[in-house]
Parts: sequence; structure tokens; C-alpha cells
Amino acid sequence: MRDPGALDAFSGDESVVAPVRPLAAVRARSVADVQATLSWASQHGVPITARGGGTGKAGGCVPDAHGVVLSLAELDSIRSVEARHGWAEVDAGVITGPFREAMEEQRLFYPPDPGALDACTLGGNVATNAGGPVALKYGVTRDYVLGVEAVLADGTKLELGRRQPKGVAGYDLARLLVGSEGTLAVITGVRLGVLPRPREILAALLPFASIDDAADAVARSRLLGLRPRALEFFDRTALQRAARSPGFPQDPAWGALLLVEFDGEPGEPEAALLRFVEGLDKAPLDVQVATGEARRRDLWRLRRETSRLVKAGAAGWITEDVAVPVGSVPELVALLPGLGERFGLCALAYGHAGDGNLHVNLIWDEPEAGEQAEAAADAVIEAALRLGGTISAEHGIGLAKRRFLPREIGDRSLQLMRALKDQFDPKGILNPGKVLGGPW
Ligand code: 2HG
Ligand code: ZN
Repeated sequence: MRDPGALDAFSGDESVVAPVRPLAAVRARSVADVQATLSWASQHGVPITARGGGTGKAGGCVPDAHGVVLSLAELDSIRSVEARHGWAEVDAGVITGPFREAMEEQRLFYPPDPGALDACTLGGNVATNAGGPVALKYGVTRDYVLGVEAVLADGTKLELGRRQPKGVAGYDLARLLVGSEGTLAVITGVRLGVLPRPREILAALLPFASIDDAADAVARSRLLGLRPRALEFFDRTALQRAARSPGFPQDPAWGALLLVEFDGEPGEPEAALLRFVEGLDKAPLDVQVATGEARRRDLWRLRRETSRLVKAGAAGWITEDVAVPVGSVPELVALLPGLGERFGLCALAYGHAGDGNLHVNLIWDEPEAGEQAEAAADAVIEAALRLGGTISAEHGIGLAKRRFLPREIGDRSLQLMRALKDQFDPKGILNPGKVLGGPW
């Protein structure tokens, strides 16, 4: 496809990275289409950017102006479900939310639940090693990838991985592709582990008088010997901005809010919630249990919309997705008020605090207030690294976070990663410039 108007739909993602219109886009309808596209691109040295739902937050699928977008969205069949083995095989373009629902209908559970459930694809989730709230108990996409079907830069199709949880035959190439953001190969299919569906799930809102009390509760959560499946945090500013949308829980007395969720056999989630609340040093102001599945789903809908709601009407923003060891969450959160004042913008945080992963959002409502946003983002990254954390827990590096990568992993690791990239993609046609920078 080469129609300029139509190409705009393939030019960007949900990050602040400026969209780039590619020369052309190919909508693959079969794995053979992917092979043919890559073999042609390899012969002619044309950059190829693979694309799923385009919901990334780091510019990972923003194409090269001289390149071609290879969309996997139309490869969208669930190939097979093998409940007795505990896995399902899917095309890369299957949308994550509907896949999770299809598993639920079979009393199965595919845990990874990234924010853009209704639009992101499983192949995109694998390419970015997507996380989400229930990663706290169940882990991230990588933990479910048993096997990967991928096409190499020269068009060769490869089957990688295994059909059972165990397997140590050689290097784990399947999982090396997980999180490689389309820079090593194009993922066309995945074998994903699925679990039995938990029988009962219970969600509750726990408002706290202060941000420190809520952050302390997060820091203590591991010591209580309980396993919430999600423990989400919202600071006061995030609540206030999100609450401009009707239905979003809020109260002027709340300094911060936790959304906690437990699952298990009937009766277990309720008992766990009680023990959790009793185990906290500073009691929450209230315990608002979500009565009924409809209310629970509604809370998660609002949680998933938080990213959009807090930014509504803003002149600009930067989203960070740092993570720190969970005991250091209070130190990270304590930085926020000072940060906003120092850089003259609104600094807020929400997100998957139970695993130390907070979305620090730097938002400005007037264009000139964004002048120091990059410096503020630097300060967030600096703080996360100082606390022993990471620059990106789930959104990936793409283009947006490239400049921070050497600070976290160091030069030697970067060299090794570049050497790997050269092995997989000697002509440098696969999503050039993403993750590692380059050409080098
Ligand atoms: C979420 O958890 C997403 O809502 C998006 O990872 C986070 O945009 C953000 O800040
Ligand atoms: Zn998130």
C-alpha cells in the first residue's frame, strides 16, 4: 500500500515520538507474505518495521521514512488451544483482550494484561515483553512464551522454543526474541502457556490519608506473606486529574489510593484482603470492596483509562515507566512533589506499585511549561537508577528511551547486544535505530 493518506495509519504509536510516514506498508495475510517481504527487503536493503496494534509507548514501531511497515494485524487466528498441555498457539496479530476472554470461556487464564488490552496484539506484547497489573502475581509476557515462530531478516522461517514448561537445550533463542522490539526477527506466531482460571477474584479500593502511608503499605506488602494479584497506586494528583471523568473514585480526604486484588478458591481472596489490611502499619481510611463482577470490571476499566484521563487537555507530557525494588517505592514517591515544583510542571504517579513499577507522568498544560520536561525526565531516570531500579519496566526502549539505556546497562553489555543484533540482522534492516541506536 502506498497511498499517503492510508500510510498515516502506520506512522506512529501512542508515545510522544513524532510519527513518520513510511514509503509503503504491507498488510501480511500469511507467514509466506512476511517471508517474501523480508527476503525482498534484505535483497534491496530496505528498512522494515513490524507493527501490531500500534499501542506502544516508546516509539518502537515508528517507521523509517525510507522504509516499509510490515503489519501483522491481519494474521489474527487462534491456531489451537491445547488445554491438556497448558498452551495455546496464536498468530501474532491476535488482540490480547479477546484472546484472554476466549481462554476464560474454556476456564483457562492467560494473565498478561497490558493497558491497551482491547487494541494491542499478542505478537506486539511478545516483541515488547509487555506487563500489566497482574504481573505482580503472575509475571510478564516472557513468563508465558513457550515457543515463537519468527521470520529472520533474510526471509527464513524459524520455530523456536518448546512444548512443555521445562527445556534447556541450548540458548533460549525464543525468549531472546521476547522484548527485542522487532530488531532481531519478525514474530509471526507464538505458543503461550495458559493456566487454570482462578475461581474467585476480589478487588478493593484502599484510600490513605497521605501518599506516604500508601507507599509504606506498598513497601510492606511483600512482608505480609500474601500474594495480591495486583496492587495499583494512584497519587493525589493522578486522582484529581483522572476524576475529571465521571465515575472515577475520588474524595478530597484521600492523599493516595491503592487498588488491590486477590484471587484463589472461594473464600480465599476475602480472607487475604482482611489479613492484608490488618497487617498494615497505617490503616487505610476505608476498605471499599468491589461488590460484584460488574463493579470490579468497571474499576479496571477506569484504571486502564488513567493514562489517557490524566493527560486529557494537556499541552504536552512525558510518561516514564521506571521500576525500583518494592521496598524503595516510598523513596521514589517522595520525590514527586519537589520534582513538579523544581521543573515547573505537574508530576504525578500511578501504576503497578506492588512490583515497584510506577508510571511517573510529567504533564504541562501550557506549552511554555514544558521547557524543562526533558530535565525532569532525566531526574526521574536518575532517581530510579540510584534506587537500584530500571529505566523501563514494561514499555520498552524504542526511540524514546534510547538515550538512557547505556546508563542502565553499561558499555560492555551494549556492545554484546550490538554484536547479537549484527548476527541476526547483518544488513541492519530490522527496525533500524530502535533500542540500541545505530547504525554503528
Ligand atoms: C498503564 O499502566 C500503561 O496504564 C500506560 O502502562 C502508562 O501512559 C502511562 O503512563
Ligand atoms: Zn503500565
